Amino acid sequence: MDKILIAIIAVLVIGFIVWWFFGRHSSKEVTAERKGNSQNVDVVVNGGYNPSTVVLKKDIPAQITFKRKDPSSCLEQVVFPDFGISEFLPQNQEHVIKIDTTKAGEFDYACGMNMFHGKVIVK
Ligand SMILES: [Cu+2]
Repeated sequence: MDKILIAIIAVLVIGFIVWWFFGRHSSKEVTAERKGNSQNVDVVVNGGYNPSTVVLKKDIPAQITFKRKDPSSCLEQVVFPDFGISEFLPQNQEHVIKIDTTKAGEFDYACGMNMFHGKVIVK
């Protein structure tokens, strides 16, 4: 009887881990919404970047609209080393950063202290 109970608990725990892992994984990547000849993605900054990966279409002018809710000074700065961008994100305001989409590739960005990471994929 005990063994059956342990087996059931084990299955539930594994199920939870799988759900947690894949649930988070699937919500991580978002493709930009296209409007005319431009594209935009909203990224909420709250204990990290959500979504943490944004996909942009190559050669279409793009912007990321950051909405920083997190009060910590850790996330107040966002740095895109590949684009030479380092900007301050005002709390509870939208802040638009234009992204160069003339080159395809994967470009990482991070907070000012390089603790939280996000990624831009241009393809
Ligand atoms: Cu930081």
